[in-house]
Amino acid sequence: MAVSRTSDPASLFAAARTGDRVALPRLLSLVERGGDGARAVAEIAYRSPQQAYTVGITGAPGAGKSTLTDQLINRARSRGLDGSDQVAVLAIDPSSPFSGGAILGDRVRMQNHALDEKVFIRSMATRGHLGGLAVAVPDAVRVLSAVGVPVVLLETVGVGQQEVAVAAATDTTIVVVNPGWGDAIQANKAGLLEIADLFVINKADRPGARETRRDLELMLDLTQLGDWRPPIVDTVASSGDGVDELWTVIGDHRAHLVANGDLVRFRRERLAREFHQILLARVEHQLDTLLAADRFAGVVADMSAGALDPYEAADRLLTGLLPDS
Ligand SMILES: Nc1nc2c(ncn2[C@@H]2O[C@H](COP(=O)(O)OP(=O)(O)O)[C@@H](O)[C@H]2O)c(=O)[nH]1
Ligand SMILES: [Mg+2]
Repeated sequence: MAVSRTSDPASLFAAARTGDRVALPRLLSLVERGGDGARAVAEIAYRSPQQAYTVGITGAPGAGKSTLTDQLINRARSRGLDGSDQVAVLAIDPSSPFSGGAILGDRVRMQNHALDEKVFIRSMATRGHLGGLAVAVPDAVRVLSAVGVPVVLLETVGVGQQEVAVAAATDTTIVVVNPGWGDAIQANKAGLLEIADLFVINKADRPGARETRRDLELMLDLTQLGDWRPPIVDTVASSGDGVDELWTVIGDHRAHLVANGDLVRFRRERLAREFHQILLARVEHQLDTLLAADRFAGVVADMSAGALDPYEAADRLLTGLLPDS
């Protein structure tokens, strides 16, 4: 069967591994949609031992993440982390109906790579995936890994909780801020400081970069750090200034993680958290189904009549959920 017709994951993987440009997007669509298709894809993807190195790029809208990502694509092509020259970009967009404009802009900023067959760019939202982005994104990374992509750049749109969580679930997490009074403090408030492995002060062509660096250093001084102090790199993404250094620092962080065993340990911890998310989503789904059932109406009636308290009701419900307990 022609690849363009099949939706069988095994055939799609086989085709994607040989560079088929239709098969890989199709696999990722199956992941986004969730359900049985996503299950079948995961069954293959998670059995692939190879794992891509992931770099998260997060920060406020307009900070220059897409422009920077575009520059990082060039570096990954010319000086790949493993001597490889292939790279994938996932632009994470949890609220796709509303931020179509942002993604469109990102596409324009990265379109000089559109014809490069060693660069794969895709925006991702979750449609029906149980567990949302926290589960769908790691699944997508596994798919890319399984077809042999060595490096995945993950740009998150916006700084909501979900996006921060997704950005943090990468091997190297870059937090992008801009010069200007208070930008570093805003990043701190958004919880970005805790997840940063390195900081980028982008738009360093504008005044205030030194002050922003000082703010970041000060905040780092007040933070309990492990054996890695996040470096701060100035960039001008629009011209490419500082991006070589940034790519070098990304490589340094990776080497650090590899040398002290953190890469393996952190990945195992993330997998455990992902497993937790999957279980949570399943239980929640089961619970919703249960609560929608007719017999629950009686429980609510009893509660509102004062014949039953919600804790007792929960006990009864859970006994029904877990018959053996
Ligand atoms: N002056 C200046 N403008 C930049 C720089 N990097 C990006 N921009 C501009 O900032 C705007 C937002 O960039 P974009 O990459 O879309 O930001 P994102 O929303 O974080 O992805 C665009 O108009 C870019 O051209 C920079 O280093 N200096
Ligand atoms: Mg962007």
